Amino acid sequence: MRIATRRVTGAGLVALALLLGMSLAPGTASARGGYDRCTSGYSCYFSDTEGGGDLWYAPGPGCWNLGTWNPPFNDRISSVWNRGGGVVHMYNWVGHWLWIDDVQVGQQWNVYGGDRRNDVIDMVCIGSTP
Ligand SMILES: [Ca+2]
Repeated sequence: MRIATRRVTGAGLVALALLLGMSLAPGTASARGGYDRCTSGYSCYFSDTEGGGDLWYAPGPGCWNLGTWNPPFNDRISSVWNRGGGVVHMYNWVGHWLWIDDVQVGQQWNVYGGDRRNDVIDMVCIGSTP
């Protein structure tokens, strides 16, 4: 009986992990906390300055079009913490991909209201360029 219970629990954990992987992986939004929500090894993107507001993190290397994410995260980024995975290159779509800025591994990046780089980023590329 105990063994059977453990098997069910194990299967339950696998199912839970799959569900979390599908629904809480990259793109998860949270209104709590600041930069400390960013997991080591990932680059994290925030809708407010200083790691505030909603959080999106890149699932891995490569280019990610934030406008095609669900929910979309384009035109929202005001701060970034790059905690690994490669240099982050950020772009705005203006009929072509216009480079906005880079964020080195270990760097925190902030832009404020009137800055032309605030709330315009549509794509991030980690460790590569488009
Ligand atoms: Ca844009």
